[in-house]
Amino acid sequence: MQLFFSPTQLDHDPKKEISDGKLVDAVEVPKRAEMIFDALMKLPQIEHKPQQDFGRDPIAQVHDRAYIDFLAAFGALWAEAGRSGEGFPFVWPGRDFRTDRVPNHLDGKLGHYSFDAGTPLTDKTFGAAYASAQSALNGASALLHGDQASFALCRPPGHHAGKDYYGGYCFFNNAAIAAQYLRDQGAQRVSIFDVDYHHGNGTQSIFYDRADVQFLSVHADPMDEYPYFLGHADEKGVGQGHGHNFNYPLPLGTTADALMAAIGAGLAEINSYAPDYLVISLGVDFFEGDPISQFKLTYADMPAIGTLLKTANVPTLFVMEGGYAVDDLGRNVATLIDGFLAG
Ligand code: SP5
Ligand code: ZN
Repeated sequence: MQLFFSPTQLDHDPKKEISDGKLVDAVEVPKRAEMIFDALMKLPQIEHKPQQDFGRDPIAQVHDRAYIDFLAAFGALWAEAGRSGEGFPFVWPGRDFRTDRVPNHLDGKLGHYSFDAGTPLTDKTFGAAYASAQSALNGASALLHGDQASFALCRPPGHHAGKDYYGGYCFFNNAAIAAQYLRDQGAQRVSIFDVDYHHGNGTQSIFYDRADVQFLSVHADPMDEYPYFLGHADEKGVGQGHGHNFNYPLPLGTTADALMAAIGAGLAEINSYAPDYLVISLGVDFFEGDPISQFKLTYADMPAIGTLLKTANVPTLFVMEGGYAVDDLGRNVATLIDGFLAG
């Protein structure tokens, strides 16, 4: 199994985030990727090779050019405004405000291109997020070249990012970019299964009106957990996309049995859809020790999740999403992948 990761992804190195009404230590930190990389490299089946640069075009198949340009320009705009530290939005268009005009002012732009105040933006974010998206594209390309499975160690993560907004520590939607690339290279149908503690709101939104990409997500119930405003079971897709979106919200405190049952239900839908490729948005923030999450899976539960995902029996790309128990992160991911490879 090929592993894709570029050290440029470490350049996004935020110090603080806003949580509980305070600036607290950021949890989505470069160390996350280092821990996962080191643990995966210890698996004998894993190989890491230098990766290709696919450029901005495949990113622009998912994200608006103006949004990409804004992220690329942010560092210069922030410096020009004489500001230091990390950028946070504080004003958003309310329900009946206008979104058809992009403000000139940086604070207006930050609100226009985001949905939360929990995601620090730095002058290095664009480069790291671009490199993260490239890892996803390399992983997709490996499947197109015949690999049965590949692992894109994406970080910053992607599943909360929509076509023209960031949030939830996510800037470019790596899984969506990979799925779109697979379609553009000739795949007829792609499934994206989001197995992260949080709902993959960005990915859902990007494909909500489409029949060519099926989206499924298991996650904490948005009534009680971030991102709060999307991820309910009655969101089925619209237009051509109706019947191709599946949400499995679960209560806080969920343990392995219930999470595995929900994953099993998702796998049955994937099986009926019969995709050419499966993209798994994988976050291990369902771990009991995760500092921002409230599911109760243990280290010992991880391999069975990997083994269960293998039963999809479709060429599979793993795209890394969340997981913030940094010291346990590498071994949690590696043992899950070990379970997948053994399945
Ligand atoms: C990719 C991903 O997993 N993104 C998650 C984004 C969650 N952001 C909200 C974090 C709020 C943390 N508040 C924790 C309060 C503990 N006292
Ligand atoms: Zn998450």
